[in-house]
Amino acid sequence: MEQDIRSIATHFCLDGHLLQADPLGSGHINDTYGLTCSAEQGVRRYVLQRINHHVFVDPPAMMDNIRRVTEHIRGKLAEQHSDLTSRQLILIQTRDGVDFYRDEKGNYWRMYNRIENAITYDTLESPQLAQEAARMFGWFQRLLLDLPGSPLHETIVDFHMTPKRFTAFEQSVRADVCHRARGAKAEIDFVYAHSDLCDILLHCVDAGTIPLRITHNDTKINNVMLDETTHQGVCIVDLDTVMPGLSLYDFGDMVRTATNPAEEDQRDLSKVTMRIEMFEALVRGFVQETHAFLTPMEKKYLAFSGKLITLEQMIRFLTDHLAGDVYYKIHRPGHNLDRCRTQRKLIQSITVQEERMNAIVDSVFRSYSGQTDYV
Ligand code: GN1
Ligand code: MG
Repeated sequence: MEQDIRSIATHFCLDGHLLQADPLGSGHINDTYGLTCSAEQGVRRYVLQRINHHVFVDPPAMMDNIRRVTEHIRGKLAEQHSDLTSRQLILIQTRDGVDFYRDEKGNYWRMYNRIENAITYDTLESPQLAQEAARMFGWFQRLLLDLPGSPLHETIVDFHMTPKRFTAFEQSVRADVCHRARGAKAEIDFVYAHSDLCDILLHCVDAGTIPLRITHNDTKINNVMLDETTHQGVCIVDLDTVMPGLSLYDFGDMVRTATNPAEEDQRDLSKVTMRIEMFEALVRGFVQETHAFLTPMEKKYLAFSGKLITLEQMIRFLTDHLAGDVYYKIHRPGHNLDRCRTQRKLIQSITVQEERMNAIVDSVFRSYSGQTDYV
């Protein structure tokens, strides 16, 4: 493995001599390695990733999106003389001057600079961190409002099309290829009982009251990097699914991953809950950056989006469990069912607090009424 990584790395324009390569991160889809090099200026670190091309079926199109997005963000920050300009993702080119390397087995590899003195959290401990992380995802959407050129490629077709996720789920229940449906009856019934939620936002898109924007689409809270010392936001990572989408999906996935103090695969469900103070912090942070451009319908469904995305994620984990664990990496038998159960518990916790969540959203937006200071 180490040897393979070394030989792959030689195809990229690394600064210095490669000392070490270690697995990095907790992603469910791509394979990620942290590389350490010794260069004249000192240690240089990089992130090398093998793109899962069964999931991202057109890696060159995805890399084209990532190039445009990273360059646009760096350009805007440079214009503003922001300290963050030098702390953003940069694609490291191959020795042939392109953004990815294709090995003889047909795998696609890409490399980024490693963002130094910055950290990510899988779960969050304080509302301050939640507020800052949510502000960063709002910041990301705001910076991309004026991305020039044609629409970004859809790197995974119908990625957050919840009704299609529901149809795939129904098919997996019917096919029951691994005979697992009996053991997941409570979860299957729960999804059927909530199926009416699936198309609510898409009706608004059809009606023209919720626009397509450039969104991140995978706003797990560990995809924002915060400065190690100050805990100020530094940059957004994992840009594979940046494409046209709904602002609300980005907010919803933060609710799913930042309000819950437990890990996504926690088996002790008593630990899984939606912490209202964390929700409030997320609203404050996100709205700080987005209040000037969100539409009334986006505001109306902000709290709902957390429930919807958690349901969608529950459906996806359950579908994969029933299909035999073909999509998400698993590390133990029943892993996807465990993940599905935490999502169900979180939906239940959101449901009993929905009214308060909506009241919080209203009150945060009220504090901005009358202000149209920037976009
Ligand atoms: C996958 O691999 P990772 O952790 O970045 C998935 C997301 C899910 C997430 C659930 C391309 O993201 O959509 O929300 O797992 N990414 C893809 O943890 O399917
Ligand atoms: Mg991801």
